[in-house]
Amino acid sequence: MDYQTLRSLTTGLPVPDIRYFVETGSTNDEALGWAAAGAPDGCLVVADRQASGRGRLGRKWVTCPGVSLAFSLILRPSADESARPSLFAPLGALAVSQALEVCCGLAAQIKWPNDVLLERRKVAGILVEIAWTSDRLDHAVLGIGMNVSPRAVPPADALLFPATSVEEAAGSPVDRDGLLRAILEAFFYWRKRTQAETFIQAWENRLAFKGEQILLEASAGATKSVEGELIGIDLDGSLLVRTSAGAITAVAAGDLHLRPKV
Ligand code: BT5
Repeated sequence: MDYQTLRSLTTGLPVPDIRYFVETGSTNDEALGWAAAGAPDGCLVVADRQASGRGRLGRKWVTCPGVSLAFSLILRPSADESARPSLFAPLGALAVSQALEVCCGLAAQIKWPNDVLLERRKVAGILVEIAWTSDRLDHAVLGIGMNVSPRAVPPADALLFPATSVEEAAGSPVDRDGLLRAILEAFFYWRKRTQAETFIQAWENRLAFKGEQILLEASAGATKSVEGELIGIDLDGSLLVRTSAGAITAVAAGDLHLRPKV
């Protein structure tokens, strides 16, 4: 992977500029800095290795050279997008899932709100970070990390949830550049459609644990935990859960952790 390859694989996509790093701390940090300095919508930061890649809530994300994908997109949201910034993470997850289907024939699922699973193991994670100017959303950075080859998968004791790689699930080598192109294509396709019902449908069709008993844990202690059957997603992207009392509760995106009840 290099700058020239990235330029040609983004041909025809609304990606005005690219920064490529053989190694950096975090592509989200690079993108946030670049956005603050005025980078336009669609700019892309890619790294072969991240020394301090991060997940949500201060968690770590592991990226290994040659075998992972790690990149961040700078978004300058429209008024509609600014009204529902919680849709950026599922937009990223849907793009990754669709690319896995198109490139490798894999049936990926989305673990609400921001993980992509293959065979119930995490293959990719999404991190959205937002910069506000007083009460206006100035820009967002959408970071995607993915395990392409088995060597990218961290040891089990470093993980909160079982993990896998694309090649492990596909059972054959996978073209990392082609996968990146397919993710970006799907991202820009769905970005224009997040207000449409088809977006929620496409997301819900790939929703992991649907019909299963789940526990939605309040990870920051701010919200009450909710237990019940995962029903689906409502139009604003909230997760719908039927509690044991039979009531359907909508849980908005936030500091919540989803895991199957065991
Ligand atoms: C995420 O957070 O899954 C979001 C990951 C986003 C990473 C991208 S890479 C490009 C951009 N630059 C960054 O610095 N970040 C973004 P979360 O849901 O909080 O999950 C984090 C947890 O996933 C960790 O605590 C580990 O348990 C697990 N984990 C870490 N590395 C992993 C890997 N390579 N594969 C699977 N699981 C991993």
